[in-house]
Amino acid sequence: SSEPFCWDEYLKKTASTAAPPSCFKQSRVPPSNDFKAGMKLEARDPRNSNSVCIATVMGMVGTRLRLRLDGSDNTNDFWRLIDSTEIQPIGTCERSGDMLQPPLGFRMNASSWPMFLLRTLSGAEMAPSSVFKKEPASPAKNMFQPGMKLEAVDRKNPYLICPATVGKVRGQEIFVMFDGWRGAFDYWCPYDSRDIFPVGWCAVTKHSLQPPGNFSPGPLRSGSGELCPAAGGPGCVDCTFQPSALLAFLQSQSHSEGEVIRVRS
Ligand code: MLZ
Repeated sequence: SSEPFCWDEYLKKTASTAAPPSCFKQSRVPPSNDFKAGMKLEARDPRNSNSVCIATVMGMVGTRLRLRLDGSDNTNDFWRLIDSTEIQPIGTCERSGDMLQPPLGFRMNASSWPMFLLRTLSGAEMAPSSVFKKEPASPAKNMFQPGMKLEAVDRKNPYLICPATVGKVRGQEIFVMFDGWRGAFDYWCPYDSRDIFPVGWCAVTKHSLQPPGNFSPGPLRSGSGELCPAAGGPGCVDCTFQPSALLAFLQSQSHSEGEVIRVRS
């Protein structure tokens, strides 16, 4: 019922500017994603960063991979950019004299790891080194300014990239504030974090971009934005809608559009 999110209009409406692409540690031309679901690679265990594990590509969106560590359960999937230094072709670890480690929470007996490794790798499709792209250089310094707009990974829902604003700048860090949310998702990160992207990144890389939430410091905006489709649904983390504000919003919608919006019970 509501229009797709459009940065041009939104920047005008909010009288704001996009952070220049030179502020970000992202390639000016986004790299192409040549991975395929099912391919195996080496990845640092996000929960145990000194160990390198075998991971499988479970899915892809834009220039990002959804990864699962082999031998781990399905509740700890994580996302990496195809030009991340945290992923590498199978064999890299061994060549540097290191050993592949079982993931934290390996679902079998530790003694069965060598056999598991053998099995998981035999006949596997390994991601060729050509699909791993070089990490872009960091900008020389923090050039962000408060108020600049950007696209940022929602770290509580890391499959989402959402419109955000630089709230504060402090030394090498910036405070990322998600537009239309009450602050529960906001975070500090280094200016050269790989979780932040210039305006337009999602459109160019064909990654979905969440519309801003419905909270604007004041009453809910009417008509603009969209209710989080998964509000309260599976995978919903820390929804910050206030019930009364939500109800008011739903009422205004059903009046203006004459349709009933279903709220998940
Ligand atoms: N389903 C979740 C998504 C929130 C996304 C916020 N991103 C800044 C919720 O409604 O809480």
